[in-house]
Amino acid sequence: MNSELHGKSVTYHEIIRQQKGWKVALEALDQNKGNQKTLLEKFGKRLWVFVGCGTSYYLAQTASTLFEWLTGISAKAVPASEILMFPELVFNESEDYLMIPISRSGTTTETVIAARKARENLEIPTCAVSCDPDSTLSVESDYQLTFPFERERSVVMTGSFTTMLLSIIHLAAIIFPEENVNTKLKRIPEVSAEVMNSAEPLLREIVSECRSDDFVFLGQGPYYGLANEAALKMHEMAITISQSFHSLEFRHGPMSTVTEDTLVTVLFSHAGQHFEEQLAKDLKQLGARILVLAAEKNRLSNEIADYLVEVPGDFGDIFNPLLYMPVLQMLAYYKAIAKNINPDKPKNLSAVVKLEI
Ligand code: F1P
Repeated sequence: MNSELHGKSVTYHEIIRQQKGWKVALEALDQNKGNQKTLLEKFGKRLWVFVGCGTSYYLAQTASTLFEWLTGISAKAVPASEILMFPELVFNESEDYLMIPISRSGTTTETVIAARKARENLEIPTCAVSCDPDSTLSVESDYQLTFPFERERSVVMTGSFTTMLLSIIHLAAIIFPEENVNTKLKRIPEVSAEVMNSAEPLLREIVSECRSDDFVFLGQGPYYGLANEAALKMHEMAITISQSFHSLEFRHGPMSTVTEDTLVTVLFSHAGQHFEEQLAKDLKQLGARILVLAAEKNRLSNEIADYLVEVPGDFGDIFNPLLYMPVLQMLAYYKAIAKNINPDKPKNLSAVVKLEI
């Protein structure tokens, strides 16, 4: 391991500090529950469209599924560019919408323009989710979901993804009847920090053993956005081409590319555990190395996983995405360090994509 690169890394620091940030954000969000309740009451009959680019789009995918699950309010996710090119495929006249543009910076051109277009041309109200309450996107939006956030210096988004996800789960939990959702929200920062502490040595071991550049991430439901984001982290931090699919879709073609150099990460769910176990077993038999992220109660055998990261068993498919994501970020981080690549300075990337439109 390049310990000089590791010691100085801003990205590493931002990955490990995120749970402290969640606590601060949760306190502020709790104090602002009244406004969030009003938003839910006002727009509870509309279809909520979660919109973003890059990491913020993958966040939209995960957040929209969890939001719909918790609230019963219909939701979907689209990349901001889709609204610029095919607005009629995103919004049709028979439906009423609320648009939720998501952006760490609040200045990504596609997201800002898509939100403007929705508001000004289509009369669709917007509620911005951003780490910067003073950004163009936040200021221009009709409503804002804001929380205190220590600005990220790294180009790649890490704590910003999880904190914005947490804010959306917090919003959705306001109308979810089950009392223990709030108890779990309060416990999640500590539990995640513990998961990270115990997973870190294993993640280092994985990247030193799996020297190839063939990574696949599989997940379904709320975990699908996470699989996409995990692959993006590998692209950005470790300059490694990786793939992501709905778990069982991998059987329908992509599986042909598996070799003993492939590391397949399967994000186990509570709902689909039976299918995912069978899939992991089959892929292992094909020679792939398997990393499984799962809840403790799954009790997996060696037949299924070469590497296993366990999270406590009582958080379920609503909260496990928050417990899994920092682990996936750390895997990409250590892959970068193992390749002697500085994850703070991704190739060809800037923190914000600005376009002339
Ligand atoms: C979105 C984003 C990032 C990506 C890259 C460029 O930014 O696409 O996900 O890592 O750095 O910007 P934002 O709209 O959330 O600020």
